[in-house]
Amino acid sequence: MASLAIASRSGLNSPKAVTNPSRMKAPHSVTESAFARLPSGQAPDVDHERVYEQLTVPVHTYEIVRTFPHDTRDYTEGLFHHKGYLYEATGEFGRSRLKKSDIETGKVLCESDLDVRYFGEGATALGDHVYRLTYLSTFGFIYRDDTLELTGTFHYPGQGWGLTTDGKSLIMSNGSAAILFLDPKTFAVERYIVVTDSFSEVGFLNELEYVDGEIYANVWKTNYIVRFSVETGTVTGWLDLNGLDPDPEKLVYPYVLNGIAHDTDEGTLVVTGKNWPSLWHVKPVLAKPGS
Ligand SMILES: [Ca+2]
Repeated sequence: MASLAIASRSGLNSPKAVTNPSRMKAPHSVTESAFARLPSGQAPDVDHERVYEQLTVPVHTYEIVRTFPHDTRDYTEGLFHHKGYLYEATGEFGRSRLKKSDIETGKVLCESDLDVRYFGEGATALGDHVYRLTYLSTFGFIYRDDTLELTGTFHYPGQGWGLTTDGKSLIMSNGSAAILFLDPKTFAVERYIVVTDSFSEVGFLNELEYVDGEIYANVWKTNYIVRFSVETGTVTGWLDLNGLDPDPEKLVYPYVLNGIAHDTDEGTLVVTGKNWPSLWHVKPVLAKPGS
């Protein structure tokens, strides 16, 4: 069941985590339509066979360009570059923080901790502010991008997982195959897309990164990143990051691959995992072309 899968993610058995799509009313608004897309609760069915057997879209593996240390205390939920700095948002109750670091040295320049009531989730920067989600509270937090001083809060429907921006909307995932577009002023859900490949919808979308008209998303509990059109949700390719895990004996669920930033100067993707000891700048390497 979705509730069990979601609850186990945080180690909670919170009634807020119980969402049964079959009990929902017929959708008649953007928000309700999006929530009708919540996952059915099966484990993610994205695996090697599914990724490589899709004939129309390419699959890329990776070349490591640079390796940086990553703080193993950080349960990574959000990662992005902004104005020449690396920002990371982390989760878990009592350990959730938002930090701004020097890209080259990794030195933390400032950080802001969440109250112990909140399980931090994804984050992104738009304009001069950083927006971050929380898992089940339906509240997000707004910070100055330079000092990470808290300046406000906002409300959104449902669970918060990943967050990114195309420079116009806040774009969020909620663990389903649906991606919601929020007005950054009113936080109303403007529209949604459903991520779909040649087999079916692709659920359990977690951390996000907008890159040149596409969105890259970690598929929760897998080593795959899915690429899709920001306009339609149609899958345009896959990244296979298998082998990146530096400690496959210890770094298993819930310490899964999560976190995608885009280094626009270098043209690389910046990736890491929850509590993983390294962060990598990688370049995609074509492994299977699309037709
Ligand atoms: Ca990101």
